[in-house]
Amino acid sequence: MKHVLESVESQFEMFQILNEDGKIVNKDDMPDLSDDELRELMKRMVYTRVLDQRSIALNRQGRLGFYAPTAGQEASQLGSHFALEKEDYILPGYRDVPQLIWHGLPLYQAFLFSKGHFHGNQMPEGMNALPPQIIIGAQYVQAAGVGLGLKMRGKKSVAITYTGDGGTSQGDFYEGMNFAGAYGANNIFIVQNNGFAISVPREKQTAAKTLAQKAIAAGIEGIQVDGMDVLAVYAATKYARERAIAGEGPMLIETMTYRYGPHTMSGDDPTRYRSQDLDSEWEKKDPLVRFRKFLESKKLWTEEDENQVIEQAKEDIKEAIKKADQYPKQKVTDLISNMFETLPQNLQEQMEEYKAKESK
Ligand SMILES: Cc1ncc(C[n+]2csc(CCOP(=O)(O)OP(=O)(O)O)c2C)c(N)n1
Ligand SMILES: [Mg+2]
Repeated sequence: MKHVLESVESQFEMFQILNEDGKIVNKDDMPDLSDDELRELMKRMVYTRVLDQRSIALNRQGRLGFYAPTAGQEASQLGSHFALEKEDYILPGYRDVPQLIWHGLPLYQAFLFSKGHFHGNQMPEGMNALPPQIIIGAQYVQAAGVGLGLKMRGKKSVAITYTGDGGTSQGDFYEGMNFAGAYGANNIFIVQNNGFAISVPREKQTAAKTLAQKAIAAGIEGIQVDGMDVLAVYAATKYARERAIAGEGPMLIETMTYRYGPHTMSGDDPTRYRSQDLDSEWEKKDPLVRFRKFLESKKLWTEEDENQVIEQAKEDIKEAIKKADQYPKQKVTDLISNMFETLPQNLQEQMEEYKAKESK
């Protein structure tokens, strides 16, 4: 009996392609990406790291509002996104703004989201994504619905959703995966395990040895991936996407990662719940450093390439924040008119009241 009990956890060995030195340790699973695609992946990670640094600075200057830092999680976020197609739906959490940007959300709208402006949540026509979810885990249930809708319409596309290690303790997490599993919906469920839910360490979150194994109870596939290895995250997500559109059902991917910054810019102090040693242990695994080493060994990346991306990012950010600052302030009537397609009686009355006030 003991052997049977142990066999579940033994299935969840971490999947890796590039080690910390940027060397391929798993040739068989090396994804089939062109040199241009490999360079594009690096470009996106560098760009997003700059965006994170600038967003933190802009927040401190009072020019942005809510902001959840992303540095450290680039491989998990952008490697998974790189495996998607334009028609796929993204159901992000609050930290997943980079995936939205690379899926087509203009930067100035990402900044408006941060400022709490409704226009930050209005995805451009043809961009398939929902606004970042603040309620932990809720996006898993919504994603199951979108994934089932895609399946019923015979679409060869998926709904991907993201939560954190803390999110896996929510009822919605299990409900979403269970529903998607039961109906064989077109879903990819990502858990970015960055070790902490604000200050609560992963060890206190659950007695499960891995978060990936939570897929088993829902009857879906699960895998634990090195979340600092962009090629491993890409390969796992690509595989999950192919399975889903072939009608083989959803998959759960746990990416082992770390956020270098605080939980959000709203005031938590990571030094009170994380040690310096842990920080430096993870900095050694940095996804950009590792991938840069790999690309340099293939003569695909130079310091000049890197500087070009950094300059471009800074320029784009400067323009976008200006546009966000100049964007018309939101009014109470904007809030009301964005809630329902047809306003119920009470909101209609409030609409009239505020229209009159705003026109004064
Ligand atoms: C339902 C719900 N409960 C509590 C919160 C408050 N809250 C915001 S973020 C967070 C921690 C989430 O941690 P994790 O899922 O690991 O994601 P991470 O922030 O690390 O990316 C909590 C408890 C919330 N937003 N929603
Ligand atoms: Mg977390």
